Amino acid sequence: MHKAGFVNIFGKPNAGKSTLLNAIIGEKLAIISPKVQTTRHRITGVITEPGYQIVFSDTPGIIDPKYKLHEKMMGAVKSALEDADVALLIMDAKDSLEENLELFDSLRLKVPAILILNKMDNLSKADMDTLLEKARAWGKAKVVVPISARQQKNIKELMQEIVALLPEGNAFYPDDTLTDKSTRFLVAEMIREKIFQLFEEEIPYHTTVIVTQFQEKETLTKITAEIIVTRDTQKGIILGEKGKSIRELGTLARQDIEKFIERKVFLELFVKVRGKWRDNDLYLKEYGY
Ligand code: GDP
Ligand code: K
Ligand code: MG
Repeated sequence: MHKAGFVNIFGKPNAGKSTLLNAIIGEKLAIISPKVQTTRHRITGVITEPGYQIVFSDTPGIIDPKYKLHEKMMGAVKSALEDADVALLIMDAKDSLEENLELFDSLRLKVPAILILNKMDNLSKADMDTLLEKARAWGKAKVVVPISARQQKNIKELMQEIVALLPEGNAFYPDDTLTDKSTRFLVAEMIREKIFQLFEEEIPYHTTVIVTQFQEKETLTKITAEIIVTRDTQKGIILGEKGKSIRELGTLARQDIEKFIERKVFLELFVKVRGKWRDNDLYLKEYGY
């Protein structure tokens, strides 16, 4: 019997959704940062094993929409709800269980769910046992699984539970498929991740990245990307004194991209100011939201 299905990951910002997706897929698909709302799109990762294929989706954290960008992000959460076969409900084990369960209740899930208590590395065994007991009492998840996505603990056990809940069916994608996202898109996300790591406060939230050129040359891949910000002052910060900051950004991003595409990369970055891109439908469309 062959199994196949769509498994979507839900949870509050910073619960560890992207880290879990990467732990499962084993490639740096979804960007990770300690800041909230790093993930703006749905990212799909495909895992194919003898006997089953799972198509995973990471979703942006569940939040109240403030900008048009936020509305689109919540649209991604809703569409993920509609096409899931199994839902992974993930929470930070240190976060309030009550609040998270309330949020998961509000999703009105119609598909089987696994409740994941992430970041078990932060809890003592005794505290984890107490939490597990309370979480199991909720009764709406088929199973409750403690994991550490970052330390890759209990991921195998989690996978077994997922496979057990998968419906029967044929594979959706060829068996060498890793993701439905283009390399260009993933490269833009890697650059965006570095912006989250290097810059403070509002900068990352006012920034988007588009790859404008992706050329395979004989010995290397030439990539040009535009970093879009909303104000001149932000452009100045990203460039840094004598271009120091953007050079650092470029180096860090290039190293990740080279690892991912397994080729030498020449990366060229430009910073452009586009006021209010986050509230402009045309821009949002152009930037792939
Ligand atoms: P998302 O917003 O739900 O996608 O969360 P991320 O995957 O971006 O992770 C948010 C933060 O939590 C990052 O700093 C991660 O390194 C951290 N994190 C994720 N999983 C774990 C874990 O198992 N243990 C610990 N200690 N930190 C984790
Ligand atoms: K995050
Ligand atoms: Mg994320």
